[in-house]
Amino acid sequence: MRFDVITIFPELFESPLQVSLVGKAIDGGLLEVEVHNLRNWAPHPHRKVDDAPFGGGAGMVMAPGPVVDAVEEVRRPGGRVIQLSASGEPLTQAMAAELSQQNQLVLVCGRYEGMDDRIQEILGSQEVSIGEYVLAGGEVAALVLIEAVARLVPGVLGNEVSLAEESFTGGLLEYPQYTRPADFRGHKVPDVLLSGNHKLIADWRRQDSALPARSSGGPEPLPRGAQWADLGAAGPVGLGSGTPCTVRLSSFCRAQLARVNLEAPAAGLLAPTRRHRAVKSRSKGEQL
Ligand code: JFB
Repeated sequence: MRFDVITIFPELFESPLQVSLVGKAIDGGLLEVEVHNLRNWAPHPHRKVDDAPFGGGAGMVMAPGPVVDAVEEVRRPGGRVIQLSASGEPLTQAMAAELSQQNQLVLVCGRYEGMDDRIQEILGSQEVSIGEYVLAGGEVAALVLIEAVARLVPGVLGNEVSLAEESFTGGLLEYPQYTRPADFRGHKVPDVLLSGNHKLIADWRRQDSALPARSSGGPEPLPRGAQWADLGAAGPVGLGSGTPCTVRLSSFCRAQLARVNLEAPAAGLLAPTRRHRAVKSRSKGEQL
């Protein structure tokens, strides 16, 4: 698989593409990444790639000429063009898996206030965002996308078992992990993991991830990897519908709460969360 990156900051890509999994995949010929300096396509002598926005407003906009010329030069037949953008489609594991099937991805990294809208129109590019926070440009987002996609390219991970396990869990490790020493500063590894009993270990690793059966016509299923954790209510609460209550949640849980309130059995208040988040969240209570 090949990535072509278009950026005004090619230096930003140097070490992230040299080390670890991505670096090794490039060395091993499984991955090709070419980083292109957008200014090579900018008009001389100033090599300017930005301009003031029509209609006024703060900041500068990436001009269409250099970007379109650059992409048209590096794009191969069938190559997909992706613009990293704060307002793009969210990057998910499913999208990463789909992108890992492509022969070429051309990643266009903006800076300033973003890109002239006609770039997307002309190139037919897909706009992708790596998350709901504001970056100063697309470069770091492109690196995130490269890493998420690269490890799904056959042979890159070197451990196809991990990938099979991941497709099962939606990419999230469901259970806590430990390595030596078995006792670190008095914090002990759960005995079951030292028992050598593989059946018991598998059961222990599954215990929190079991999701309750869905009632028909109910809300969307929880995301794979989400877990049901008791948030510390002392026994079943038995809330009637519409009863206000206070629960302790992490921000991750909060996003799921509307669904939980519909789906949780009246016998108790449950929220889907990764185990350690539920524990950490106990320090804060929130009125809902
Ligand atoms: C990506 C970018 C900017 C307009 C422009 C180019 N998740 C993400 N947050 N921010 C970006 C992103 C992704 N992917 C992102 C490209 C550019 C931000 N900017 C700065 C910020 C806000 N609005 C310019």
